[in-house]
Amino acid sequence: MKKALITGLSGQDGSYLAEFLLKKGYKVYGLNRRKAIAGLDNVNGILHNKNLEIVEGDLLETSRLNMIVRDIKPDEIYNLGAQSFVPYSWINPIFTCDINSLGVLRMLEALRSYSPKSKFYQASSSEIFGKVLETPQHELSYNYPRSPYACSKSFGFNITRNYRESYDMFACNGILFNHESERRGEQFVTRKITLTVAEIYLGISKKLTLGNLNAKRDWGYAPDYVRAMWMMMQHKKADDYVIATGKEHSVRQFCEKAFQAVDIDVEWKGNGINEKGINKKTKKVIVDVSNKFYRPTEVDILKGDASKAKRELGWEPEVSFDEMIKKMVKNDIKILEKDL
Ligand code: NAP
Ligand code: G4F
Repeated sequence: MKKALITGLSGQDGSYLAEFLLKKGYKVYGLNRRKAIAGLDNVNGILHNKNLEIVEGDLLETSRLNMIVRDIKPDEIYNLGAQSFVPYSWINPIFTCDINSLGVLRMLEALRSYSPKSKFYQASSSEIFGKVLETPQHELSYNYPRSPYACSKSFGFNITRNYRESYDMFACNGILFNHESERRGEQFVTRKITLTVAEIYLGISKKLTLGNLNAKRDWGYAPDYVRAMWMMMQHKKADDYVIATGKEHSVRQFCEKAFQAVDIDVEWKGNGINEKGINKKTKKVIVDVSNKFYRPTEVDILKGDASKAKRELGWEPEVSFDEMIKKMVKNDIKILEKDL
């Protein structure tokens, strides 16, 4: 039985990946850091699976990571654990880099010392392209990170490639563009939108307040993206791959689609901080903009070219942008209805 260690088990991707690997017959070890309240909701459905073992640990703690890798000697390690919220990286930049940069290095050193044959996957990010110099972005596009988070991920990307080249380790980077789902954290813009749309639909909220409506992202569906991680690890040689849909949409367009999922049409009036989204039927303001959600430096557009992953791994996304939004809104309505 193949053994996989996942860091970031409790997160969006970690939970989908654990389910995916369990279905493939793996023994899955999930790294989890202690919290006052469990916070394992995303893995509730698999917590009692005998092939899932929770391993207590933290990407900040070198000795514990060494011990875990030495004892388990996993066939595959998926390093998904991170401080993943970009705005928080300006509030706590050193903490962010400790987890997202040094955490990667700690894992790679643990592997090199105790299990050099383990395959290693690093959760790299399209944020490394930042202030993009070309569109769409591919594996060799210039790195121009625009936040402490993006800088930390750029280090993680480079150190993973460097260990592959220096020590001939199987270490690959998945340069994943934004991917969302029903399990997306509530602070990220997509889930914030779908959750508030569900609240407005149910009469719990009146308005959605956002930041930059013009920002464009290449949004895919998380379960499609964890499949890509696994495919990279099964490839004959370790390499770096962009995973993306190749289509970009603005935050404004995401909003429109989410409201359409509950039969509300939005019309836009005004610009920038004064822009409002108005319910065409009732004429009420249902979206407004606040400075509070703007960033010191913004990533205006991300759009990925995943042709290498398609060609070499045979990976393609399956769930469309529209389908994903409908799933998210529907699920948020279901969650909220339970408490009504
Ligand atoms: P997420 O939902 O925020 O999950 C992050 C996970 O990391 C959580 O399980 C969290 O555990 C864990 N973690 C945080 N600090 C840790 C520490 N010090 N030690 C161990 N674990 C720690 O993120 P996600 O969306 O699933 O993303 C997974 C990975 O892909 C992240 O590395 C992210 O940066 C990267 N990524 C995501 C996207 C995307 O669009 N989703 C795109 C590109 C790259 P707690 O429950 O304890 O907080
Ligand atoms: O949903 P976001 O917070 O995601 P962001 O910054 O693109 O980062 C996500 O994707 C990265 C991959 O490219 C990951 F590496 C990272 O871990 C994370 O998963 O923001 C998306 C866009 C931004 O341009 C932001 O300025 O939405 C804009 N936005 C507008 N209003 C907002 C809001 N973002 C948030 N979070 N909240 C708002 O109210």
